[in-house]
Amino acid sequence: MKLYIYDHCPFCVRTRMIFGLRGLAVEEVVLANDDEATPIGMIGAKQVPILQKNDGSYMGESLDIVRYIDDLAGKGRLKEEIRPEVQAWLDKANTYVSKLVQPRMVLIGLPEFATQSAVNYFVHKKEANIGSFAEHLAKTDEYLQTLHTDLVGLEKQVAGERYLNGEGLSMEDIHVFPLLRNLTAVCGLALPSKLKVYTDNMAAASGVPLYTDKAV
Ligand SMILES: N[C@@H](CCC(=O)N[C@@H](CS)C(=O)NCC(=O)O)C(=O)O
Repeated sequence: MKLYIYDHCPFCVRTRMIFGLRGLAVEEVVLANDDEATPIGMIGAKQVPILQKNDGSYMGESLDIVRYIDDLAGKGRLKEEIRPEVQAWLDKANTYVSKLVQPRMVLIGLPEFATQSAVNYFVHKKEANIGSFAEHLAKTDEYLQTLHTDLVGLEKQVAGERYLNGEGLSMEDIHVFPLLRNLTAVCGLALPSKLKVYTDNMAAASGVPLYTDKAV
């Protein structure tokens, strides 16, 4: 199987996690961010992740891929339940996390941004949604203050060192870890201790490395 991704894409991280955690092999292919033709040719949309199955057919939508691979692995299904407190945390964090994360993604040497035209494509597209990258970078301290307060709330929901619910893999991990992983690109991020242990453990278990060493 082949998995078409961007390294920075949190939806792609969901799918990379399930392969790593369930121990199934996959060939990861990082597309250039300005390559529209390849994904459109595969699923009719300029969107990743895309899984090419062994029969050659394509599957989009990260959660469909997660469930498909989880079934295929045959190691027991992940729990679908997301606690309301965790969902509420995700809903709030998702209102501002992109302002911290997206401006940094083009600064840390990711393969999907190897060319200037790929960088320009991303900056143009994302600034149309969230506003000036330069202005968001300048407001890092302000955003981090909010984030650090919110992370204290998330830490209260950490029930185990390997899985958020303390029992086993669930959709909570599939939603929360990709967001925490992208936040490790932010220089100045201070994860509360239980969240740091969780994030480090999940990175190791899933084989999806953090950005800590490249943080800007
Ligand atoms: N609902 C989709 C969303 C996937 C998605 O939005 N992917 C983003 C990357 S994070 C994308 O490909 N956007 C097009 C672009 O960046 O040009 C899923 O869960 O797979």
